Amino acid sequence: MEESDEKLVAAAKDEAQKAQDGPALEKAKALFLGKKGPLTAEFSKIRDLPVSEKKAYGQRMNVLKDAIAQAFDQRQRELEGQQLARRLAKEKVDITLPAHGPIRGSAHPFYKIVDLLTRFFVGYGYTVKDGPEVESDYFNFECLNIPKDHPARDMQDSFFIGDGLLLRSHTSPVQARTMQDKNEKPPFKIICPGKVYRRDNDATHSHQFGQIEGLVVGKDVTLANLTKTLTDMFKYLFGPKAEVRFRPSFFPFTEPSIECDVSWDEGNGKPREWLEVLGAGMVNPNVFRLNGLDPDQWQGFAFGIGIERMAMLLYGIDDIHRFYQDDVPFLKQFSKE
Ligand code: FA5
Repeated sequence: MEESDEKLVAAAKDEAQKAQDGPALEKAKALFLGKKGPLTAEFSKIRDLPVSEKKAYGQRMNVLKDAIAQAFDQRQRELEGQQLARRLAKEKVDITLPAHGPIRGSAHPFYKIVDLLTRFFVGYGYTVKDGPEVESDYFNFECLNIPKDHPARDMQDSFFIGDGLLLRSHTSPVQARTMQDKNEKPPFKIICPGKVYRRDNDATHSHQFGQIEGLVVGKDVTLANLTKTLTDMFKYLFGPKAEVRFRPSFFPFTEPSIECDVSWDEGNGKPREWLEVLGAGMVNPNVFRLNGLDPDQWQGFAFGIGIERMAMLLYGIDDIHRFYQDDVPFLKQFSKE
């Protein structure tokens, strides 16, 4: 390369190096390689040269042009590298920061009770049954010794949905369904946890609530078996401090009938008020007859436990509506148990 060319390349390298960003580099490049730059003037001299020199001069100019272009390309790569390094430094993610743990759900107090009581009864040899929530008048009332116009229908203000169907007002229809089931033969020992519906609404009554139905049918089942079973269940759930009270009651499908209240000492020595948690009794002989079993051969007891009421006592919940409000801080309290 001739000395003058080397000087031009050195000057181009100098200018390229001075540029600190893309636009400045483009500007400097235009000064050397643009139409008004020194290279265009040098190239134009080719016109006045004798033919024998044109080729060599053209080759020399191309080498010069490539060398200058290379100087600017190299600087452009340098600037791009610097820019990337700056971006990476700025956008650096600190992977050593502790991550947020997964948010854990918790079992709903309603299902905690279902789970606890299911374990208890399955441990005593009961099997778990299911029944429809949309039930017929026949199974909800008639098979349970509650014929049409019977005053006992007023005990449960029900949601009728036409065509002899209603939202079941208790889980007791599962008693009738079990007795009529062609695939089942007594003796029976079943429970059925599920939802039921009534026109009720106050702090201890909801329009939707849960019951666990129980039915035991055998040759010599007595009221003593019933009260022992229920007392064991309360002790299992509430511990030895629970106080249980049986009261005579009336249900058309049991005779005699009882209701059961629980009071639970919270530890300050002062028992809470009594809360009614279940209805129960000995299966009425009429119910056996209505469902195809001979009451001279079979005896049985049945019970219907209010699930929310049990949870209210066990966890100290003051209002039944809390079960249905999806209130996360309320529900989170049950996550550690
Ligand atoms: C019945 O529903 C009977 N089927 C129970 C039964 C079964 C008796 C088998 C005999 C033999 P009762 O209406 O009392 O009974 O309801 C039973 C339990 O459900 C009550 O003790 C209470 O704990 C709960 N309960 C009743 N109504 C409501 C309501 N609106 N909201 C929340 N819980 C309720």
